[in-house]
Amino acid sequence: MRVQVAIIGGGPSGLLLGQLLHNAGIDAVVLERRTRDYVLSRIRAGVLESGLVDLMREAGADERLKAESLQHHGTVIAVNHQSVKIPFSRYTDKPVTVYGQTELTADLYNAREKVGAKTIFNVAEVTLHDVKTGSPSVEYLLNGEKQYIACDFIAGCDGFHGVSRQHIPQDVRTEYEKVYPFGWLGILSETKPVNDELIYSRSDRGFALCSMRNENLSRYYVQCEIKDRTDNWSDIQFWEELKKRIPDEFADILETGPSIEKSIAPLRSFVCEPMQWGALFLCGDAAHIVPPTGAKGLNTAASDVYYLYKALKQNYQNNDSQALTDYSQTALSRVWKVERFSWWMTSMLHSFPGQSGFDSKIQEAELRNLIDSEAAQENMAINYVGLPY
Ligand code: RFL
Ligand code: PHB
Repeated sequence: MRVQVAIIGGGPSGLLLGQLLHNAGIDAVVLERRTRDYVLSRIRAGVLESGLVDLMREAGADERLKAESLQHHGTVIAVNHQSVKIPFSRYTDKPVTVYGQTELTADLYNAREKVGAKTIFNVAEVTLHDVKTGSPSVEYLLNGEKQYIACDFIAGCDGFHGVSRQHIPQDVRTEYEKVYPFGWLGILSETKPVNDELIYSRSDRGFALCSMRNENLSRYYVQCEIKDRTDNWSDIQFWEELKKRIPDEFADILETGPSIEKSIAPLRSFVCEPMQWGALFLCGDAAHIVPPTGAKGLNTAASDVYYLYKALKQNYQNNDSQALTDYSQTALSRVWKVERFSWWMTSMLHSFPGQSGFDSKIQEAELRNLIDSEAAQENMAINYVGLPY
C-alpha cells in the first residue's frame, strides 16, 4: 500500500489528524494496535478546550458533540471546606466544553467510516523504516501476515507506550520527566453531578475532583497512594472519602450510587524533545504527558494535531515545507506552557507525602493568592480555557 501519511495509533490524536487530512484530500491511513471496542472502553478526559471543539467541527465530526455536550463558564476551587468560583467569563469569552473522550473517539471512528477513511485495527509489531531517507515506510503484522506501507510522512500518535518516540535515536532525543508521588482513583457513576461546574478541592486528606459527563453521569476522583489498588476501595469507602474532602455544602447533597467504572491513574509530567525526526512527527501522548489536574492531556494532543495538519496542508497544497520544518519548535512552545500550568495546578492542590512545613505554607499562600487576586484568577482562566494555537 502507498499513502501520503501513515498514522500510527488510533486514539484521539491519530483519528482527528486522519479525518482532517482526509477532508483536505490528503491520503492517510490509521494503524491501531487494539480493537475499536477496546479503545472505546478507556475512560479518560472530559473537558475540551474550544480549539479542540473547532477542530471537531472542521473534521465534520461534531454533530453529537454540539447536541449533547455541556458548556462551562467557570470552575470551583475549594480549599479546606471553603469554595470560590473562578468565573472564566469575566476574563475570556471562551467556555470549556464537557464531553467525554470516549464519546469524542467514537464520533471520530464513525465520521471516518462515513467518508470511507481507512483505519486498520489489531496491527502488531509496527516498525518504522527509512525515516531519514526521503522514502519512509511502516511495516506491521496483520493476522500474522507482514504488511508494508510506503509513505511521505509518518505521524506517531501512538501514546506514551508506543513505538514511534523510541524510533528517534537516543542521542537525538532528550526526555524531561517528573513522576508525582501519588495517583488518582476515579469512578464513573450514573448519578446527578453534585454541582453544575467542576470542583477542584484541596483538603488535608488530599485532593478531590468532582466532574461529570452529562446530567446523569458523574466522574469523581480522589488522590490516592501511588501503589493503591481499586480492590482496596469499595464504592462506600470511595463516597465516604470524597465527602470528607469537599466542602460540606456539596458533601451534604452528594448523590451516591454504584460505580460503573473504577480505575487508578498515575500522575506524570513528561516531554520529549524534539517532536520530529526526519519524516516522523510525534503528536499527543507519544511526545508529552501532563498530570490530569489541568484537564490538558487530550487538549494538548489536539493542538499538536492542529499544527501538524496545517503544516501538511501547506506542504501538499502550496508546496511549502516551512511549517513542517518548524513543527517541533511550534508545538513545544505551547506544550511547555501547558506543562507549567498542569504542574502548577497539581502542586497547589495535592498533599505531598513528607511535605515540609515551609512547602505547606507556600502551597497555602499560592491558594490564598488565587482566591484573593483577580490577576491570578485571570491567569488561571486564560490557561484553563486553552491558550491560543
Ligand atoms: P492515546 O489516547 O494513548 O492513543 C494512542 C493509541 O495508539 C495505540 N497504540 C498503537 N497503535 C499501533 N501500533 C502501536 N505500536 C501502538 N502503540 C499504541 C493505542 O492503543 C492507542 O489507541 O494517545 P493520544 O491519541 O495522543 O491521546 C491523548 C489522550 O488520550 C490523553 O492525553 C488523555 O486521555 C490523558 N488523560 C487525561 N487527560 C485529561 O485531559 N483528563 C483526564 O482525566 C485524563 N485521564 C488520561 C487519563 C490518560 C490516561 N492514560 C494514558 C493511562 C487517564 C488515563 C488512565
Ligand atoms: C474528567 O472529567 O475526567 C476530568 C475533568 C477535569 C480534569 C481531569 C479529569 O482536570
